[in-house]
Amino acid sequence: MPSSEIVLHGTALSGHAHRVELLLRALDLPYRFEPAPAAVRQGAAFRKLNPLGQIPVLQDGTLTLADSNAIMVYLVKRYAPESHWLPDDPVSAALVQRWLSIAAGEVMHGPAMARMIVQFGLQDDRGRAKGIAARLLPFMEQHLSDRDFLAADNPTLADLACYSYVAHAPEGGISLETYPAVRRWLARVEALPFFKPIPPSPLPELDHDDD
Ligand SMILES: N[C@@H](CCC(=O)N[C@@H](CS)C(=O)NCC(=O)O)C(=O)O
Repeated sequence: MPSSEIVLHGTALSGHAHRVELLLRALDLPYRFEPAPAAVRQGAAFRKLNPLGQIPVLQDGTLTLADSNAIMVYLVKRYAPESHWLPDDPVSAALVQRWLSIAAGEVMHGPAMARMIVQFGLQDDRGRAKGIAARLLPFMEQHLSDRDFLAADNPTLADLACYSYVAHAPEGGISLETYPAVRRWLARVEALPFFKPIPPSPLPELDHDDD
């Protein structure tokens, strides 16, 4: 158990913060959620926590740590090193890392970016985001066709890192209709006892992929 209060700076709609919250709940670690909307992130106090101005940021005692995947690795190594969330053997650890990279790469620049453009008015190239998602999702579909979770027989950090933005891809106009194995995997994550959803985004889901 932590000796001081764990604080998670984030927003309710951030998939990056959501993955950390899921892990905090999975590990049954008490924490305080500190809202950090854009106005807060631009302030000097927040820039001291993370000069990149991004959420999530975790504070645990004297430690201040940014980056969702780094935070998840810290929490497991610190509080649940023997758990299934981050296996230790070389191949399993590498498989988890591969999906953490995909979460920070294709998931971020595909479905997450499309959602940010549609829902939050980010000025970026939605066509490019859709193109990246169109490469990612068939790969995930094929990968999940004969397994329950991304990197092992049980859930790992890989699943938490990839879940939030893939689940919310339709809010960016990216349909999951033709990806049944991906949808079954999402349902498996949602059935985990600690699961808590992200609230719906401001605009309704787009029905189809047309601009
Ligand atoms: N690599 C970072 C990315 C975090 C990120 O992009 N956070 C978004 C919110 S979901 C953010 O703070 N954006 C504001 C900005 O980049 O200025 C992580 O995994 O935590």
